[in-house]
Amino acid sequence: MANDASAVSDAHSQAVSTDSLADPFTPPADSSLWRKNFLLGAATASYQIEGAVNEDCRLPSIWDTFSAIPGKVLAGDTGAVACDHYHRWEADIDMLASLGLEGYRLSIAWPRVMDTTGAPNRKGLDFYKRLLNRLKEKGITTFVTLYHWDLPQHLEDRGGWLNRDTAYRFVDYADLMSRELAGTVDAWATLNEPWCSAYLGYGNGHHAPGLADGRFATQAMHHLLLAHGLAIPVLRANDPASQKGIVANIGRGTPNSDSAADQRAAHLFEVQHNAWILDPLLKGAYPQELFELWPGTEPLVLDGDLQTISAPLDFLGINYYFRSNVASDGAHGFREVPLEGVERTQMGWEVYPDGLRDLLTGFNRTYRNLPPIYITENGMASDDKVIDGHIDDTQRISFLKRHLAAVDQAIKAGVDIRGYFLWSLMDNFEWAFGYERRFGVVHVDYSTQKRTVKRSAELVAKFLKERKAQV
Ligand code: IFM
Repeated sequence: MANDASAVSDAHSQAVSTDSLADPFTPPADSSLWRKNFLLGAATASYQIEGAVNEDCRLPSIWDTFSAIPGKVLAGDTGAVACDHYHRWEADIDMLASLGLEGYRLSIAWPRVMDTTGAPNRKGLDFYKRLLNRLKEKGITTFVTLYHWDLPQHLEDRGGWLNRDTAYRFVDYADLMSRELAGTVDAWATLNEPWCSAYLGYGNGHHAPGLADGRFATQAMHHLLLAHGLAIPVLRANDPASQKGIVANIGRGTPNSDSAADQRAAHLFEVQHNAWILDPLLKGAYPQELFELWPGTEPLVLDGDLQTISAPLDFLGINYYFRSNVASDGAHGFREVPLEGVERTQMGWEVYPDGLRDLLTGFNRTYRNLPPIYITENGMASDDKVIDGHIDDTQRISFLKRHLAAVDQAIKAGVDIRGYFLWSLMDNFEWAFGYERRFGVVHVDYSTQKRTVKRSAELVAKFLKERKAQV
C-alpha cells in the first residue's frame, strides 16, 4: 500500500508546532495529510473561468447556447466573461503558486482548440501550451480534464452525446491534445462527472443541452463512457509518462429510518448516482437494477463496448459535496427527505463529511480493482463578502478541515488516496446558478475582476508552508 499512515513519523509529528494546531484548519499531527507526497491543489474548469468566448476563433459551445436561453441560468448569467482567465492567466497562476498549492486541475475547452472539421486551432492550443508550460516552470503538478461539459455546439447539432459518432470525435480531440501537450501534463482525465453530462444534460434538462428524457440520459452516458474508453489507449500511446483516468461525482444516500424499505431506497439512490458510472468502468457491466428502476432505457451497446469502457485506469478522480437522506416509494425507488436542523451550504447542500469516508471505504470493498484515488473536487459555496479587504469564510475553513479528516480516516482504513483538490481556486460561473454561488478559496469581484484571497486559502497556504518545512 503506497499510503501508509505510519509514514507520518513521530519526529514529523513532534515537529508540528502547537501554534499550527491552534488554527481552525491545520490537520492534527497524526493526519496522513502531513505526508509530503499527498498532493494538495485546487481545481477549475474552462467554461467556468475563461470567458473570451468569441476570441481567437473559439467556436460556440453548448453552454453558450444554453445560457443565452432566458430562464436557464440564474439572473441570465453566462460564461462570456466569467473570471476573464483567458487574459489574466499569468496573474492567476502566480496567485496559485503564491499560495503554495502543489497541484492544479484545469480543463481544456474543446471548442477553443479544434475547428468544425477537426483541424487544430493554433491560437487556442497556444493558450493551453503557455498555461501548462508556466505551471511546469512553477513546479506545479498538472491534472488536465479533456471534457468538463463544454461540448462544441456543432457536435450537439448532430446529436451530441446521443450520437455515437461524438465518441469518435472525442478520440480525435484527445489524440490532438495528447500529441500537442505531451510532457506538460502529469495526469489526464477524459471526462468530468459523466453523471452530470448525461443526467442533468439529457435526462432532466437542468444543464446544457437541456434535453429531458430518461432514454437520452442512458444513451448519452453510454457514449460518454465509450468516448472515455476509446481515448485511454490513445492518451497512453501519445503521452506514456502521464497518468490516465476519469473523474466521477459520487453521491451518498442515507436511509431515513432503519426500515428495510428505506435502506433499499438508499441503496437504489447510490446505484443511480454511483454504480451507473463505476460499475461499467470497474466491472465492465451496467448495474441491472438501474434498468429495473428505469424500464425501457437500456442504451444501445455494441459488442466490445463494455470491454473498451473498463480498460484499466491509473487513477480515479472523485468529486464529493453532500449527502441525500432518502425514504422508499419515490419515482426512482427513493424519495428525498431533507433533514431539518442540519448544517447546509449556500447551495442548500447538507455538510456531511462522513459520507465521503463511507463512500471511499465502500468502493474499496466493492471494486477489487479500485485504482488509486484523487479527490478531484471538494468544497462549498458561501455568500462571501469582502469586509475591509478581507474575507473570513469560517464555514468553508471548517468544511475543508472536516472533509480532509474524512479523507485521512479513509486512508487509515486502507483506501489508496493520493491527493485532494479544492473546488475551486476562485469564485466562478456555477452553471445554472450563475455567479451567485461562490465556491472559490479566492474571491472574485466580477465588476473589477479583482481577486482577494479568502481566509481559507491563507490557512491552506500556511499549512502547506509548515508541511514543506518539515524534515
Ligand atoms: O462547479 C461544479 C463543477 O463544475 C463540477 N462539480 C461540481 C461543482 C460545484 O457544483
